[in-house]
Parts: sequence; C-alpha cells; structure tokens
Amino acid sequence: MMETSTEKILLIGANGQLGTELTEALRNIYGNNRVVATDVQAPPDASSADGPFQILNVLDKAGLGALIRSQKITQIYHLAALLSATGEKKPMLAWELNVNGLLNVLEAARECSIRKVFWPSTIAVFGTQTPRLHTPQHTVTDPVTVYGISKLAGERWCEYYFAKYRIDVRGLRYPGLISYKNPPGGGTTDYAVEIYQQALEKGSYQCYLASDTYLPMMYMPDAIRGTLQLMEAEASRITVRSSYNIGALSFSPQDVTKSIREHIPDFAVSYQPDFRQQIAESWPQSIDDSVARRDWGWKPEYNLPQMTADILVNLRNIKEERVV
Ligand code: AKB
Repeated sequence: MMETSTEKILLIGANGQLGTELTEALRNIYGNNRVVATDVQAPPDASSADGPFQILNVLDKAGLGALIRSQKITQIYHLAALLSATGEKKPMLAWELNVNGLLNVLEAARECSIRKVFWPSTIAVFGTQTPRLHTPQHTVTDPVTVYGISKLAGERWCEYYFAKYRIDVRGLRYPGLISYKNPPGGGTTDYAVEIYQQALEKGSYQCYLASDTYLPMMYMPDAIRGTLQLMEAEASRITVRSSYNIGALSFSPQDVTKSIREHIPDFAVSYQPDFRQQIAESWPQSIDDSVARRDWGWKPEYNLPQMTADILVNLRNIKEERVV
C-alpha cells in the first residue's frame, strides 16, 4: 500500500460490477481513505464500506465539481454508464448519462487540473461493417446500439480533451466482463456471469443468446490488472487516447457450457435467443489488442478452463459461508 501517496482518487459508479472490485483494488494500493467511492445509491452491503463513500449523480455538474474540490481529488475513474441491453430500453437516458456524464467529468478534469482520468469504452463501438475476427484497433466503427453510439462519441471526446487541453485521459474497450462477486447490470454479455451462478444453484440455465454466438470476454482479475497497468504506464507510452482494444477470451455459450460440464456433468442448457442476439451479432467475435500489448505491456492471464475452475470454487465457498 502506498501510505505516502499524494493521490486522491474519485470513483464514479463504484457500486457496479467493475466499480466494486476496482474500488477494492485501488484501496489496496493507495489506502482506504485515499479512494472516494461514489454512486447514485448507497452500496447494497453497508459492511463493504471500508472507505469513504458519497452519493453522487455524475449528471450533477456542480455537485461533481464541489466534491472534487472539497476532497482534493487528483485522479478520476468514471465508470457510471447504461450498458447495451438497458440502453436499448432507455435510449435517451443512455445518451444523457453516457455522453453528458463523461463531458461533466472531462470539464471538471480541465477546470480542477485533474492528473489522470480513466473512462471505459467497449467492443460495442464496433458494428456490422467491422471485421469481426481479430478486430483491429483502428477500423470501421458503425455501432447499432445507443450504448455503442454513445461510447463512440465518448471516445472522440476523450481524444479531443487530450489533444486540445492535454487532459491525461485513458480508456479500454472492455469485452464482456465475467465476475462472481457482483452481478453485471443490463449488458448483452451478462449470460456469461449468470450461467455459472445458475449451474450451481439450479443445475440448468436458459440462455438468451444462440449456442454458437462467439463474443470477446475477460475474467475480472485480468480486467482489474489491465486497468491498473494502463493507468500506471508512463504517459509517453500511451499512443491511443480514444480507448485501447483489450482482448483475453473468445467463446460461445456452447463453449462455456462444455467447460462447466467438466465440473458439473449434468448441467443442462437450453437456448431462447431474444433481442440481445441481434446486438451480439453486430459485435466482434475476437479482438486484436496488439497496440495495447506494444504500448504498455498488456497480456491476459486466464483462459476459459482456468476461469471456470476459479469461479466455481469461489461460488461454492460463498454458498458454504452463507449456510454456516
Ligand atoms: C454489454 O454487454 O453491454 C457490456 C459490454 C460488452 O460493453 N458488457
């Protein structure tokens, strides 16, 4: 832990799937009191509040500025967003939160001389004309979802604030993130989290994507490590200011089912594709992340069998702890 650090970090959207684990990781590095977690609601589990927490709506520009000044914030991780499936149900809110929320953060960073900003983009910035295999860093971006459109606009804004105001903003185009600690919220890739939980709890799962739908995915420990690695890299090594492609796994529901059956042989999966199938079909199947590897040394650690084994062990432990 960096006891002597002068950094003070603000996390926006700290209660989410990524935010919860990133808050913990940053507190381990910088110390609990140097990481201010914020969200629109209080955390569901009060016992997880092992550091400062404040309610903050990123659309409240004045409130954001006041918090940054009063807490003497030096870095911002802005994670609050509506994801792809929810965004299709609430398109205007998705645009408002995803674009205007980011603009509030970038403006606050400019006005308050923030040292670094992290902002997540997504594979959803790609679209139907994008090459779907080993999708390159620079290629066609013609997203079909509001989520993808808003994140693509966000990428352009990040690059603009770097070029015009030298704001040190860094981002990753996350694939589907898989974790066992916290549920994802409203994405197209969420099945890859639900499937493990239901395998243990019910022994069966009904999947909303077709069995052979390949998507880029990543286990949360890799996502956390990659995020911290990007943020710790020398600024001179960052050649992409919009957002880096970052890859790890590529699998289909059928593949993950097979992997779970190595541990739970009777696990049964049925398929009933819904509106999320069309979204998935507009996204890449695998990602070329050679630019991230070259610039700041990105390398994932988990493959599918390792991730499956780790998730199932941990979910079983959590279940046993609940029973005791
Ligand atoms: C989603 O499914 O919307 C997200 C994403 C790929 O950005 N997980």
